[in-house]
Amino acid sequence: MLRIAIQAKGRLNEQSIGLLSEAGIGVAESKRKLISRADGFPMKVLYLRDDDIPQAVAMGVADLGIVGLNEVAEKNFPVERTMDLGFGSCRISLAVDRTADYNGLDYFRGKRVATSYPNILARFFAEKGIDAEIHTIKGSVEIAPAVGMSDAIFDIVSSGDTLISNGLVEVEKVFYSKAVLIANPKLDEQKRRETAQLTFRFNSILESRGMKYVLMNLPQEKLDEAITILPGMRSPTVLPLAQEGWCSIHAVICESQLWERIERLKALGAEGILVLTLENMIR
Ligand code: PRT
Ligand code: ZN
Repeated sequence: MLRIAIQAKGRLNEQSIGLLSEAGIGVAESKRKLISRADGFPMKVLYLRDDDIPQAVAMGVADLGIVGLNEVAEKNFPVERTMDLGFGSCRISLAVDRTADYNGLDYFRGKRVATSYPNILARFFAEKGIDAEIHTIKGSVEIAPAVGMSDAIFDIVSSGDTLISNGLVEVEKVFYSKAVLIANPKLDEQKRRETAQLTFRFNSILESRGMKYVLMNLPQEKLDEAITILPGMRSPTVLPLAQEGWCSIHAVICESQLWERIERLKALGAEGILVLTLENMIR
């Protein structure tokens, strides 16, 4: 039976459980448990600290894991990156004191940089030929410059508010991260099949995000023109209406194009337009 590791508590916990639940997989909310059996899929769920997930997957303690790409890159254990999961976006950036006279990467030569991501930073500095002192600290990296522990920091940034409230300014965006599904590279046939079932469900969920199901009535004579406006998985579905000369047309439209398409369809004479949220899109 597949074992998947998710973060026990923290920023990725809720969305990991949410994604599994959308995929029809019920997961116990109990945060005190280390492992529990999922409902609706032959799978066990392990609740771990995010830092431990890459190693657990590499060692085969878990077959799969949901974790930030930042942790995967930092730990560098041999795991397969199976798919991106569409949440947990952030970046790891270099930041300096707001008043510093920053003049490009050379600024960091001989400087002390505090971080919880020493490996990613060391690789970046090596690539750029910068010789700096990397100080590894766990937690509250953003206060290191203020207490005189470092001249700069390399830390996770999302909105940027934490940097601002600590008098820091982001000067180099080094690494872009998001939540990913990782897998042990030596899964047997059976577990590979189960993983494929799981990623099929995840992909259907991700693809349906931002998509709307639209239906409307349209004069039959405008159908050909309407079809050029409406994309579909193949083409739009067209059904006859009881009223002669009219049809009902159904299609899936990407949210970003929704209003522009609807305006064009209205101009063609479309009426009774309904826009519905799409739960799943199975190709
Ligand atoms: O206990 P455990 O070790 O499991 O959790 P943790 O405390 O190490 O991690 P957690 O829960 O904070 O984050 C888990 C993962 O979420 C990270 O590894 C990233 O992949 C992802 N993620 C996304 C973030 C953020 N956004 C984020 N903003 N992780 C941390 N932050 C922190 C950051 O460290 C900084 O303190 O938020 C602050 C910056 O946020 P802004 O919005 O002020 O810029
Ligand atoms: Zn952690």
